[in-house]
Amino acid sequence: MLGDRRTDKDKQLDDVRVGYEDTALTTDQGVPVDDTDNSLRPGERGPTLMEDFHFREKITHFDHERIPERVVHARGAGAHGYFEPYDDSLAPFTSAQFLTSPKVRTPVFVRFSTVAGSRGSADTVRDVRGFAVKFFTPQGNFDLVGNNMPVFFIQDGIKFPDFVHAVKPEPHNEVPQASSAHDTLWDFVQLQPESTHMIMWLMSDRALPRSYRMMQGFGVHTFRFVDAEGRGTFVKFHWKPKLGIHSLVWDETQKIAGKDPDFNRKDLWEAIESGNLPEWELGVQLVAQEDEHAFDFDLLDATKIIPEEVVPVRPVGRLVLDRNPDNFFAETEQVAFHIGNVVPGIDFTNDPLLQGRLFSYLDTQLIRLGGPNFTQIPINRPLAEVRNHHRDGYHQTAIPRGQVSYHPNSLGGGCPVPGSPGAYRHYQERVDGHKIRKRSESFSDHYSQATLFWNSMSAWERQHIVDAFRFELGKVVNVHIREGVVRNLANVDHELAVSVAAGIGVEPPPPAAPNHGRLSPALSQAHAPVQGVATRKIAILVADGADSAQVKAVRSALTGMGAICEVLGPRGGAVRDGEGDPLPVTHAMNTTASVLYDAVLVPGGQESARELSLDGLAVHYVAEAFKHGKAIGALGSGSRLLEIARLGPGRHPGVVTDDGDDVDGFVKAFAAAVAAHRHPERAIHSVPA
Ligand code: HDE
Repeated sequence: MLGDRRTDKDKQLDDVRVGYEDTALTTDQGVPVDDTDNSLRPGERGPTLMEDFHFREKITHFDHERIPERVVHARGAGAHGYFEPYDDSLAPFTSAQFLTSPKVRTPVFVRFSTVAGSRGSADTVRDVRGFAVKFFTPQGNFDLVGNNMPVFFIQDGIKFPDFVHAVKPEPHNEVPQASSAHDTLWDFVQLQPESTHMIMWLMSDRALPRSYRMMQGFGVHTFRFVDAEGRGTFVKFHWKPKLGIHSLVWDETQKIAGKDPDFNRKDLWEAIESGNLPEWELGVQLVAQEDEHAFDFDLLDATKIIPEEVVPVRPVGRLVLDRNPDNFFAETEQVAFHIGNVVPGIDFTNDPLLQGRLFSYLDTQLIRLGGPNFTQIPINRPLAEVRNHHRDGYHQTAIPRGQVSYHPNSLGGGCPVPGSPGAYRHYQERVDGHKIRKRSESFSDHYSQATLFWNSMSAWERQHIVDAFRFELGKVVNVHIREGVVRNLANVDHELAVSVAAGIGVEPPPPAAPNHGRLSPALSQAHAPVQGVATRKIAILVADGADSAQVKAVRSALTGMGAICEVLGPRGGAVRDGEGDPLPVTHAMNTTASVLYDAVLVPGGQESARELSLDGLAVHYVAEAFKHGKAIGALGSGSRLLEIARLGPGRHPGVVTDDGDDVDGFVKAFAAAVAAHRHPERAIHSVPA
């Protein structure tokens, strides 16, 4: 089916793929089984016998099916694909071949994730999203284990257990699941001002991506490129989604968490299945070694960005996801990312957060995947050859041959030989200093960039941030914690702190340092380019008597533009159109919800409009989509539903109506409204949805 799209990794996995078509049931020893529904017993009503090897094997295997979930990022979704650089423009900076061999496709496996929730938690919670990419390069595996936000909560890896304990469900009652809206997280935040910048991102709509396909990714730390002569250049990695950067709104995310907890993973799966291949552009910010101290922040501080206006992001290649995994557990669950998996040409810096991560990932794989041979699990196996003296351990699946398992040796001809021409060489950096536990003074400004972020937001983005703080802190029981956070926010922007305080019943804090007034427009989602309607989901509401000619016309025009149209009716199967003919529906309205669509459209047909207007669920579809700022369209008598939904007087941005004469013009205007993603300038406060 994949034809010549098959990557070398895909071919490598062929060795372990198992199919079950036209096969007979066997035990794990390959013995054919004649009955798997009844255990072996003396007499029909007797006890189960120990000698029932099939029963014992089946139950034992089942009993051992679970492995520990990831301690963070437990819930995720993965996909296969490839990366290809546009050209060799990075060749002067790095000897990493996969970044510099134009048009050479490197197979990748990508896993997206939430951070705080357990493996079975909902996708659409307020959280950071993981964006981890494993590149199977000819020089070995390179893992870029990033997030959808460019900074982090802490500056030093040693704080990670404290932070994660604070954000995870509280230890005495394991509540709340997958939510930061509770006392321990905010207690940590108020006492740890270095988290302020990241908290601004977490309270923004970046924490609520509409789709994994519509979010940015960041390597977060400053890494180092190393060229063939050993010269270094600082580098920050960025992923930019082809479909633009879009988010859900908070009320919507909470409802989706109940209606469709798999919202983001299904979206990724379905896009790939339908051939709408998700794509991102890789970009890099490069900083010369000698400019290490040219900024008003420390490049080694992971709570800081390099504003794109200061160092532009150079586009270098593209990532395409084109194949869903065959098996969730075997691939998505067992994939083992490690920030320490680097290839020649890419090295670390002394960022203390990065340094902490270098220890953690390998360590966690050992417990999670049960021993040191997890690199042999098919999804983790490099395409590059593996030859070394590591031996034995749980789950050794290779059969290393020969007498020799040590270096140096004469009995094996000295092999495998270290120091080959392409060998990894660490960047030679001079480091000296006293052995101390101390944070560098250059890490001490915790507010300037939080303020930069706040200043860069549009009015509606700011409102969403204030609302998020009010929601989260509104759930905090201890008043001193609410007060502490608000006091801290005064250092970001006094007006922000006052607005938050007003919503949570605490005294406004005194002004702190004045706002510096600087901004970085690239940080605002309001400035992200509009990208058309491709893969946007549109609900078309119909009942008996609907104008099927209109439905067909708008559907075919919007589908032609790449949108996904689904016809929703009061029941499954079909409704009758105005002529009495069947008009098939995709789903019954009550099996889905407006929150699962990007837009709602009501076609004409007197009888249909009347029936829908009397159906509270249909009215709610429109009112709720309106409240969430989505595009709404109505043709002819379909407008009646909009009136019943009480959207308020006058014209509204993103609401497109037509009497039904100019379907082409309507489709054009409606498509533009969908492409805009949301219409946040609408007055929605009084809409009861
Ligand atoms: Fe992670 N992180 N992390 N992290 N992280 C893990 O590794 C850790 C950090 C990130 O889809 C764990 O295999 C420490 C920053 C992603 O499988 C663990 C510190 C960033 C994923 C771990 C950090 C990340 C992880 C849990 C502070 C963005 C999921 C399971 C020093 C740049 C990868 C595992 C996947 C997973 C430790 C901070 C991203 C425990 C100690 C910063 C995307 O090893």
